[in-house]
Amino acid sequence: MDASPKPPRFYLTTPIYYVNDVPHLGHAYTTVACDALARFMRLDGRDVRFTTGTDEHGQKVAKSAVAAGLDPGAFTDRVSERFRSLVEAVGATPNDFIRTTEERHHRSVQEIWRRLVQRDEIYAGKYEGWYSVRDEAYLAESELIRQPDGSFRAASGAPVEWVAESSYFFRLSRWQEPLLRWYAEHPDFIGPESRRNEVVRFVEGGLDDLSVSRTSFRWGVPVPDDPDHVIYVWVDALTNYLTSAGFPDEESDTYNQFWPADVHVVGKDIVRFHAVYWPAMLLAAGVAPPRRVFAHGWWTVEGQKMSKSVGNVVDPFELVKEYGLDQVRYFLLREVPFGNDGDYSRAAMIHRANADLANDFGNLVQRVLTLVQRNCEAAVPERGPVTPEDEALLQAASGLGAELRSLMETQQMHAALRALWDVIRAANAYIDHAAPWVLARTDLDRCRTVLSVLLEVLQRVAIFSQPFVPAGAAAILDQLGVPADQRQFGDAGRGPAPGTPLAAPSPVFPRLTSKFEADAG
Ligand code: ME8
Repeated sequence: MDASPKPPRFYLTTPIYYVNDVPHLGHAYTTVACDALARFMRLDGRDVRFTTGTDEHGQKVAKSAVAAGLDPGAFTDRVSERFRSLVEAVGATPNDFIRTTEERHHRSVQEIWRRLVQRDEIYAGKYEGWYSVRDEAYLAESELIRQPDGSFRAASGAPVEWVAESSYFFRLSRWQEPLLRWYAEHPDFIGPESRRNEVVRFVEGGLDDLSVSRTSFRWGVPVPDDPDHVIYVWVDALTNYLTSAGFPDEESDTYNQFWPADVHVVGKDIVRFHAVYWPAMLLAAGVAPPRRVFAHGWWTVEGQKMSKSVGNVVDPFELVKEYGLDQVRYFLLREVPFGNDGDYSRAAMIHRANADLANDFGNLVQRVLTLVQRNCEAAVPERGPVTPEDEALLQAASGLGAELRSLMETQQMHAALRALWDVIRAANAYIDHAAPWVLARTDLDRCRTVLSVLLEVLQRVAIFSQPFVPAGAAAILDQLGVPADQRQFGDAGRGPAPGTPLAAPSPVFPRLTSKFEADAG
């Protein structure tokens, strides 16, 4: 990333999810990842705008409404509500939940359209070609995969249909060179690197003009001055990021502070829309493109693609109920390097919750606080002279802030958690080696110093773990006697104040046992 100081504001987004179906693990994943980033930036003193929402127009949603026997308005209200509940269920803290059926969004989409027309970036024509309703994507014949029965499918596996209808086109072909220049001049625009290479190769291969309106159904934002057309659902959907930032009111504080967005986090399935069509549209409309698009990987379930027909779709509401919110958040962010594909299994989930949360972190807190109860009159002890071993652990913990900051700037949540757990494991090794329960009998001053060192380390770790496991971190900080208004990253250096009374500890991360044991193996 470039070395210039970052502005204090930070705008990040999840994709807006289609309301053709209810939320699943994949949606929860992106939302949790963005929430950890948003919480991190807030605790780091930045002015954060974090948005999510629902993508409600287009043929796919219209068809699902018909299948549900509802008009699209009633249908989208109902399913959108499920996505709003998901936000709560996974403990996410967005500043805005945007629906593309809102009036503010219609205005914004139509304004983008008008600007493209004014700049001669849109012309009328006819689209004849393949379309995948499931992906809401136009596909060239060369991108299709022939099935044994001779029919075609999209690379995603989605069926395709032949479409021939009047359509407006965006002069995307004009933007090949400017896009390639943009990628070259903004090396951080697409992450991770593998996705960036894929996008650059795609654009180098040449770009066709893009059909940007449909006439065969009505469920969308009408084209200004030509209401027989609705605007292509991806032009509509991508514009949500601008709408939420106040567009088209470019004088507004929100717009001025938050646009361009710092990062759009998306799944790898929709990179092309975000890293090719979107910046091209914005450059064409005279609006600044976002700073970065990060594409994460794909979750499978017990080695299989998640699908309704297989019946293995993981319901995030059930997951949180069964294993706990912190446990699910931690698993999703720790199990897989952000950007790689991952596999969900009950065994892996339980293993992470037990090994990392209950054993490594929870037990350490419990041990330290129990020893403080017994040997320090239930208060933060004074610290005597420190040894090189004490120093080494204290330094590992005090280096966390800078290390995590640089990892989170590049969306490496898994590495941030690994760094935190390195310190937790070092603290476990330290307590085993220092054996303060023995010192309690042989050298009480040294025992208290050891516990004081551990309290400081735990305080830092708990402060920095808030974005990932907010409930557990809060409970630990309560038990460590850290006041609620002193939990920003900037407060991490204060250290525990000697004499602060500490209550008897209660376990924070329960071990998932009995009914789970068989699965964990
Ligand atoms: O594409 N693994 O909406 P969508 C990981 N409305 N992430 C997954 C996943 C999986 N198995 N399945 C879904 C759309 N996701 C458009 C977006 S944005 C302007 C419009 C996540 O409901 C991942 O983030 O199909 C993916 O990009 C997104 O859900 C797709 O959600």
